[in-house]
Amino acid sequence: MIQLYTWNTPNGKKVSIMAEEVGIPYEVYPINLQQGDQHKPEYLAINPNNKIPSIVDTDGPGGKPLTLFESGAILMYLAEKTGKLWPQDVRKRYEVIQWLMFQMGGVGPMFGQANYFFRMTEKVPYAIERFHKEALRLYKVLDQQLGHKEYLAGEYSIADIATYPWVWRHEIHQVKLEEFPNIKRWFDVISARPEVQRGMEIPKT
Ligand SMILES: N[C@@H](CCC(=O)N[C@@H](CS)C(=O)NCC(=O)O)C(=O)O
Repeated sequence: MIQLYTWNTPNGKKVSIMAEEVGIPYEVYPINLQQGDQHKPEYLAINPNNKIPSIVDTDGPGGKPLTLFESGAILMYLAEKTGKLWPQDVRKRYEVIQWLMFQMGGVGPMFGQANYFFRMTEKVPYAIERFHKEALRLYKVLDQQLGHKEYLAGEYSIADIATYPWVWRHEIHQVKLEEFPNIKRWFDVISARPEVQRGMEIPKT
């Protein structure tokens, strides 16, 4: 059984989408970020970085529990454990990992900062401009890639699952999807997947 510690944010939704996609049983443990649950000692024992998501696989390698944080590592683990969305071919697998790292190192942090500064009551124009500009640059890279591939790494993969919930927040970081037609096509196709729709509903709070 996978125990999923999550909240209603893009990084959390990646893992519930993944669990739905690979059909692995999971239990949801909401970590209310607004109430500071991520700082409680019992949660810090699972994730010393006091952020969501985290998982505990009660039936980990060797039949022993495995605790994991960082959404990208969790997606890779679940893909490898189930053998789904995890290409056996080395080239294809590294193409997936490359776009997953692009999400983890670029899309997540930059869109996250843009969201933060756009929502701050006290506006910091330099920060808004810096992160909005970088978000737009990343959208351009994604749009170019999706102009010649159906999904980020060719076939539907954990790279798409990682990126989708961040693009879902495009209105907060003030990006018009109509200006990125290839991303819009990709976003609409992924939004229509029943597994994605179920994963996006988690946690039910
Ligand atoms: N690189 C981490 C980032 C996790 C992260 O930033 N989580 C946010 C929610 S999306 C969080 O828990 N924030 C709470 C806090 O910073 O106190 C991952 O991908 O898992």
